[in-house]
Amino acid sequence: MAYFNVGKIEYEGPQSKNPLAFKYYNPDEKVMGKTMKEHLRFAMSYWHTFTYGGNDPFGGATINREWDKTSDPMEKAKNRVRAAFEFMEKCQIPFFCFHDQDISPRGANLEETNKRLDEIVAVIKEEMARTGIKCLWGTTNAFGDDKFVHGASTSCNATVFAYTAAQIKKAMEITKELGGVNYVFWGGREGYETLLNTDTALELDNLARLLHMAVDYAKEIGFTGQLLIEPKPKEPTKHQYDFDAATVIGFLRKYDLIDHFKLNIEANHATLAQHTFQHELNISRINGVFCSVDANTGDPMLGWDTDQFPTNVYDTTLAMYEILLAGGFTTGGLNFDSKVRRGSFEDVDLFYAYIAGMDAFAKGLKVAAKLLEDGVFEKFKEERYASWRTGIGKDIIDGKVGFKELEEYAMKYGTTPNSSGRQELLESILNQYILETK
Ligand code: XLS
Ligand code: CA
Ligand code: CA
Repeated sequence: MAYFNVGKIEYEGPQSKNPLAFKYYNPDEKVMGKTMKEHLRFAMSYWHTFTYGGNDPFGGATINREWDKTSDPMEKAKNRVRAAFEFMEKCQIPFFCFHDQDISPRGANLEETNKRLDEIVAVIKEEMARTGIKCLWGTTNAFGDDKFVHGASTSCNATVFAYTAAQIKKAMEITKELGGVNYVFWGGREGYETLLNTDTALELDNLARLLHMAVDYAKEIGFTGQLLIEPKPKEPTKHQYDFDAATVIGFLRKYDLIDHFKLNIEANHATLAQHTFQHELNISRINGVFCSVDANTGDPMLGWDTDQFPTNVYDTTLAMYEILLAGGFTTGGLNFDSKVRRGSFEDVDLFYAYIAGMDAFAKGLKVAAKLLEDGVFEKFKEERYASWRTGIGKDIIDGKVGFKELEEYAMKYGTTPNSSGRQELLESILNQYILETK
């Protein structure tokens, strides 16, 4: 049975007025030697796309999906699998991402929960075999249930740590079974509200203990996917331990985990940390830990995690610019961790949303590639930092001088005049590339 009264979404080009067609995402078109499909590695988020009902703190569900219209939770979960794969197929989305709890309902105890997971995983595997769609990453929902009220691995309650570990163990096993190429740790409630009741030192040590156990277990079961951490500064807790890329990198280094983890950067989380998406990608790239992206967007006027579909071509261009500089995706991809607005409650809105996001990134990719091919910013930067390639700059880099020699140099020569940073010129060139790149 088909759930969606929509056919396959095809590329029709920028002139098309068909709302159910791609205008920029042309999967087989080559950009810098790779097809768009290979570059962008789009993924669907199972939770926001297939379990979100439109609830907000002031009102209940507005979205009533056909596949949810049964009271049997396992039947519902199976319907969702079929609907999800039909949707991905029709939108030409090659990957999906999931939490354990999105795909299958919790049982009365862990044993039943795990049994249910196995039953649903079998259906997912069938659909994967039928469609060729793959798993980009799996993760664990260790934040929704009451037991995680004080955190999961950072809980004051050691039995909650144990339960979290058990849940992650199973989620890693099923991610492996589904051929997932990454496994994500987003620290849902790994943070705190007040220092009046919190031992941050113990909590952070425990988070690291859990991650070391995950590394060991991945080895033990032969899960070779990349382990990822997804930074977020706040929400649900006031102080999240994985605040931003720089904080996570410091944590990974302190606890000797840096060789085992890379980052999944979410655009909206960057905004919440008062960074740009581009900044978070850049910090990950220069530290060698860039891997994957959750490509939603926030709203600069709202201070919470709105998880909107990305449509701002300026942002997608600058994001793709950093991703190309990082050498592109390897195991990672572009997961739309995005949900339609509460008012966009019809099924067809899901198609419009994904088309908008995929087109925005396809266009961003093309502009970023052109900017790189023409060396627009890279040539400018090379020139701007020229003083580091000769004379005293080179001596500093080569470690040939210290304070005494530099004092001598400064006394003798002072400084040379600075040049303009040309920000406005560069921004106008960027606009020109965005507007003119075909
Ligand atoms: C929440 C996060 C979450 C992770 C996966 O804000 O974005 O959805 O991506 O647990
Ligand atoms: Ca996310
Ligand atoms: Ca989010």
